[in-house]
Amino acid sequence: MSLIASDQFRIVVGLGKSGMSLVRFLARQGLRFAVADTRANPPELVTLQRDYPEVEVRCGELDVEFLSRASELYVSPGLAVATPALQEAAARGVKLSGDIDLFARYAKAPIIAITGSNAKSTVTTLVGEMAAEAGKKVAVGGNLGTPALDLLSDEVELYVLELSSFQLETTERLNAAVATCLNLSEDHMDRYADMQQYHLAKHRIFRGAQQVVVNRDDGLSRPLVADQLPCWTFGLGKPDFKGFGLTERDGEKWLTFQFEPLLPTRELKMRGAHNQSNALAALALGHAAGLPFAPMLATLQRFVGLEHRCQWVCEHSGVSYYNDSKATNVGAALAAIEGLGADIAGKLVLIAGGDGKGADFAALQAPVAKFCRAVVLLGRDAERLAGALGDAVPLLCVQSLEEAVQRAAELAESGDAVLLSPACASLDMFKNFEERGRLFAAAAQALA
Ligand code: UMA
Ligand code: ADP
Repeated sequence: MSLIASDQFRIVVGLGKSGMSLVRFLARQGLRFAVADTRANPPELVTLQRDYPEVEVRCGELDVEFLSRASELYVSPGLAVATPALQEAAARGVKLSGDIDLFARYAKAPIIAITGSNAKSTVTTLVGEMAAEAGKKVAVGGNLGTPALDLLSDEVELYVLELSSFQLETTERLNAAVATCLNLSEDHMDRYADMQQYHLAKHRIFRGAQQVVVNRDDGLSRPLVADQLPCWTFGLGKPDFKGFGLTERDGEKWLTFQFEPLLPTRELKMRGAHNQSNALAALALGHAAGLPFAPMLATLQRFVGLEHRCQWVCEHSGVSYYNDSKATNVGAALAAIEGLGADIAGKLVLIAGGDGKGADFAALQAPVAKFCRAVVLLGRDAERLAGALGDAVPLLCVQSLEEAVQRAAELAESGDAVLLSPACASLDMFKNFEERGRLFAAAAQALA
């Protein structure tokens, strides 16, 4: 029996990575569908026309009449479900869904589902590597890398998915074996009316979950679920029953489960307190899913972190350069400034700025005053950031990233670190955060 009645007509809305994975999936199932995208020339149009020439595609402004002919619309994460044409189709009885919802209907193996404002990619990758080390046939993807539907296979024993609030908006019920919202701080305020809407979207991850993992240091990560649902916790304090945390032993900090020390934090290759929290989150998720500790700890001992996330680039005149280009919101930059700032002998020279996505930068003022020697600002929201940071440390506005690195190098003293952690998206000046990170690294390496 097919899970979806096959006489119905569906429309894939959006023809990027997710849209193309939907096309492949629906075609494999032999279902009738068409494609729509608001752009005149969506990124996967050439591929679609080459591989599926029979599929109808409509580009440009969404046509409500056309959309209303479908029984179900699969909306790409880049398009808000609040888009008027989609809402109008929904009002006429068309179901709004997305790739993750469809994935959940078809996945046969357990799912570990991970969302949060920050640390998703790091924790998802870690859990995936832990599962592989434990000998599981694991598939890792979602917002990170491979679209979820492209992971579906009968061979897979465990799915580890990074999910964004955009993907969760269209997910009715995920039924994850283990679900977590790692942390919650302001992001994507250009898409949500307020924090509550963003929070609600994120917490859809818990629908139908069999176990949950909660961050003790962030009350907003706690879901509204029944008391009897197994709940594991992580946090930087001392853990209790069913908790992962830090304890001290012979003057050293240890990653600990309940009352059992597991690994001294000095054996982690990732830097900063925020990454200790990430290690604990990964342990909690893996443990909930039944992974043994030995392979999980072996993974933690070798994992150096992902590119563009507080990544050490080089040292020049006693100053280390760190690329944290992935810090595209205030919460991420805060974690990097506090985490790295407390971890180095000297001070930070911070490089920040870009497209702030409507965020309030006020929370950066105190940690910048505490940990920074100076801040070099660039991009669309440089002035707004300068206004929020006040005058506790010298601020400097520049026009390019190369200039930012040069000025930061002049300001830094031996023992300091120059940290690119922009608190902003990159799209006003760069193709993406990866390009911004690569240019920063190249400019830092060119200083020698
Ligand atoms: N768009 C249109 N018209 C459309 C459809 C999309 O203008 O009809 C625009 C969107 O506004 C957006 C861009 O096209 O600016 C891409 O949107 P998309 O939905 O086609 O994106 P995909 O290529 O399918 O990629 C998406 C995720 N992108 C977004 O959510 C914006 C990718 O996450 C994800 O890796 C991929 O699916 C596979 O699952 C990227 C991302 O930036 C890394 N995610 C955000 C984040 O991490 O902060 C949420
Ligand atoms: P995401 O996929 O959620 O964007 P990443 O793992 O890519 O998360 O990390 C993005 C940025 O978030 C990093 O560059 C770092 O600045 C910040 N970060 C990492 N861990 C944490 C944490 N535990 N809490 C807050 N911010 C964090």
